[in-house]
Amino acid sequence: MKAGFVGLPGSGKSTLFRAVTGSDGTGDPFRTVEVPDQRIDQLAGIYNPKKSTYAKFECHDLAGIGVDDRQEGRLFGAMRQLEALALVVRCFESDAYPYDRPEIDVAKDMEDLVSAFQVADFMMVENRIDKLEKQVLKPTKTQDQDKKELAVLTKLKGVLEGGSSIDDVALNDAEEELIRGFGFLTQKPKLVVLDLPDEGADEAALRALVPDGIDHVLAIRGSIEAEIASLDPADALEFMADYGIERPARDRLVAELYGLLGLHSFLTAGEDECRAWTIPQGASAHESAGTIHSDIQRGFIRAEVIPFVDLVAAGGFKDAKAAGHMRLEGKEYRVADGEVINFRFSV
Ligand SMILES: Nc1nc2c(ncn2[C@@H]2O[C@H](COP(=O)(O)OP(=O)(O)OP(=O)(O)O)[C@@H](O)[C@H]2O)c(=O)[nH]1
Ligand SMILES: [Mg+2]
Repeated sequence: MKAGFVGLPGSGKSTLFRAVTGSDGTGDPFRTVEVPDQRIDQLAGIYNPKKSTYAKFECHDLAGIGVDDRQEGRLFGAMRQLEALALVVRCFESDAYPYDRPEIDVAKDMEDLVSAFQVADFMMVENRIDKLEKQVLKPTKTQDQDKKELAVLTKLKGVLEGGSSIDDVALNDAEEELIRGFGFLTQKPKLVVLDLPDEGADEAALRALVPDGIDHVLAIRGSIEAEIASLDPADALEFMADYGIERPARDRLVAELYGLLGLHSFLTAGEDECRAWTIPQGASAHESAGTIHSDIQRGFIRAEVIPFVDLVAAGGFKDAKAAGHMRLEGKEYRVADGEVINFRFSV
């Protein structure tokens, strides 16, 4: 899973990036972190495997929006590659940026961000329409397809001109397919991160200022969390207790992103490896097999499925099976979160 921190200049993106990735801020502007999963640790306790593998999260730290027009194309291009955007909104007073106001204004910042996304999408749509309008006049192989694309984009252009976002438009599957490659910013799954000061913020009041339509909101005390991420584990726990922080920023962000993107995990367990695999909620056993290997999907026979709690209670796959906790499921079976699966296959 790939997501990044985006926002206005000085909103706290790089601080949150350090909090989530443990980076000291000097390396690459993206980092792959492991998705915390206690279930993998428990499985490892049973199997003592050579390797434990967690799901991965590629976290990006992006530049501020609206600083440098010449860089904007590259910045929006980078945002289009991400699966989700974490919009960072400054909730601490700061005069670190002379071109910005020191006061906090969540509603205004959100408005600025949304309108920047709308403008970026509008320009992309308009450029493509200009090209297509010439192209559809020529009898090329792609003429029919081009006409369809032109029709969808014309619809989107109207929507954006009216001050709405692409995700406000009802599109059918064929239309969605035609525009998928654009990675439109007003269509990206988004969550808001309210970057709170170390103390004294009215979290409920700030949350209330986030516009409707964004259901995923996290409030994180960015600089405290960045400091915690730089400590060794024992000190970090003590620090968290002092500040009443139950779950570190990384865990909360990952959980929120999984919810936003409709993802969950199934598990595999054995002496070689205990591992979490990320799949869309609702993915079938057949599709899930494909996340491990295309051969396992192609040669799929049956999925041997044991719920995590039953496997742990029995002390292993074999014992859980002997106790009657294993089910054999077919291709269409919808895998549930945390199920431990062994795929039977033959190629
Ligand atoms: N009080 C307080 N200050 C913070 C917090 N987060 C960031 N800052 C300060 O705000 C300034 C900007 O923080 P950054 O994390 O660099 O912000 P950014 O969004 O990455 O900035 P750009 O990349 O330049 O757009 C720095 O001086 C930080 O120390 C916070 O949670 N509380
Ligand atoms: Mg930064």
